[in-house]
Amino acid sequence: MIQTIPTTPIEGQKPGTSGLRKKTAQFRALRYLENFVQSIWTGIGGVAGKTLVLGGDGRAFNVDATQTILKMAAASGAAKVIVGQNGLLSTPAASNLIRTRGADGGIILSASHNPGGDDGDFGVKYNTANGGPAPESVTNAIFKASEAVTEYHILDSADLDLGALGTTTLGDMTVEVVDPVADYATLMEQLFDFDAIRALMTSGFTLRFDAMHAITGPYAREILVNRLGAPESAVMNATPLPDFGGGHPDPNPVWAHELMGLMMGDDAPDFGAASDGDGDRNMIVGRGTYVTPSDSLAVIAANAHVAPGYARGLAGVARSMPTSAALDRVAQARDLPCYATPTGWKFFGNLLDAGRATLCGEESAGTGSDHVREKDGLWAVLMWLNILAAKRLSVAEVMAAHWAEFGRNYYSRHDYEGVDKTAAESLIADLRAQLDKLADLPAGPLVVSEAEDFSYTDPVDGSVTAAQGIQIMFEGGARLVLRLSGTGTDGATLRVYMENFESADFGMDPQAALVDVIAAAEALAGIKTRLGRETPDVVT
Ligand code: VG1
Ligand code: CO
Repeated sequence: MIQTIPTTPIEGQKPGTSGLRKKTAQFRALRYLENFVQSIWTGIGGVAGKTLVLGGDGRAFNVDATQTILKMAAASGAAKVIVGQNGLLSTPAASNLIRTRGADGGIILSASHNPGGDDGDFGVKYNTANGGPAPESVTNAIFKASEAVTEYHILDSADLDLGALGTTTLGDMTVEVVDPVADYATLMEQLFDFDAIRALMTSGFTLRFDAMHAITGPYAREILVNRLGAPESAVMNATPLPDFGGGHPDPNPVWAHELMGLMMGDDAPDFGAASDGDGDRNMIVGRGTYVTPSDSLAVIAANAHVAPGYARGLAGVARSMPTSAALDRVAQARDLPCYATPTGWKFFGNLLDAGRATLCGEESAGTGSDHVREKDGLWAVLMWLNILAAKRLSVAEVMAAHWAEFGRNYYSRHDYEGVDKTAAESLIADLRAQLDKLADLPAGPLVVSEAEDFSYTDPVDGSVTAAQGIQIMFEGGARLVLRLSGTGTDGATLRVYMENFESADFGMDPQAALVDVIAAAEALAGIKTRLGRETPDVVT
């Protein structure tokens, strides 16, 4: 029986950089999830007759939310929902399923790199028929619907058994429970030279993949161990847990410190990698060598042709604006179109759909291609393994060769997390108000040459997205970007991105190489005084 439950709008159901993220407790609160899901149905013009993909990263509330969404989809007339077994799907696997099954869209349950569990975060994201995150026109429509919702519809029925693979029905709706890994693993086999990687594995090459107790455990086991012949011990923290084992599933040197310690130690394997909560981020580390995400993107752009799926070459490349210009150097040398977009994968969708870009990446450890419409953690790991298998060089040697050819963009991001929201917003607002005057203001040891509040005009559909971060260029070529995070749930997070190009000296510590830009950021923005913080919480 379909129940119609009266409700009233709940404030703040506005999707951010990547879906709606709130505390798990808030999502569990009365009508919170239901209001938002009903608003998704309204925002996409109704779900009646449609086919959706549904799954999440296994964090707390994943299964309960899956059951609720299934019943709400059935009540509003959806034709079919394809759901990952036990409610699980990594973000790139969900994107792939939407595409291969010709679904109308999908819902991904994840707060990605944010901690999970009863005291952590939960999230809901809607993806469109191309498999990618909904564009702002859709997320704005969903938000608008959330401000006007007066009732929701839900089927009054027992929970489905999400452990049993196969097709069943819920009311008049078909539900197909699928293996979350199988289709994705097959796609990876089509893109990469598994024979070459298997040969690398048997040559004495050692690797360690840290799934951080998040969604990639089962995927890494199937692909790296079962299909590529790595030993079982190559995948660490492989069992997904509702609270990620109490960890912070963000693959950077700070949060993936267990793996980093191993990779910098005496017994380091040749190659290390990690992924995040929902499996769309990656960290790449060689023995004693951390590869920044911006450099990784550039290395992949320069070498992707060694992988069978990219042997035809690249149509173009794209990066988010704060990501370093290391990619641009490769694009210039190889005569490839190169785009700079606002932060967030949704802005790559049109470029990928239009065939203008084949590879995309973000400094926040997201790399991907036109094989799906999300960034893809294991894809990046396999791309690196394919490159290493083809070149038979160490990660350090690959980096040295890359810098020798293209130069090095020293790069770092400083995050100030959980700071006072008003203070952070006024810091950005004051910079915005002074954009014309920045060139005359003291910038420590540097001189400002240009400053802008980044605005993006999508070359495919002409849509304009403004106020995407303060970008400041200095004489001599250094660059500074300041913006506020759109994925946090506590106060505000200020992200400060810095880069400087170097054509000859490739062996410096990035923090030392960027000391002038760091000083300029402080002089222009007054971060320490305004936020009351002496040092950043995360340095990448
Ligand atoms: C962050 C990153 C951004 C990424 C987004 C989602 O956004 O900076 O590059 O696309 O997270 O990643 P923000 O607004 O906090 O800077 V995921 O893996 O958390 O879905
Ligand atoms: Co993620």
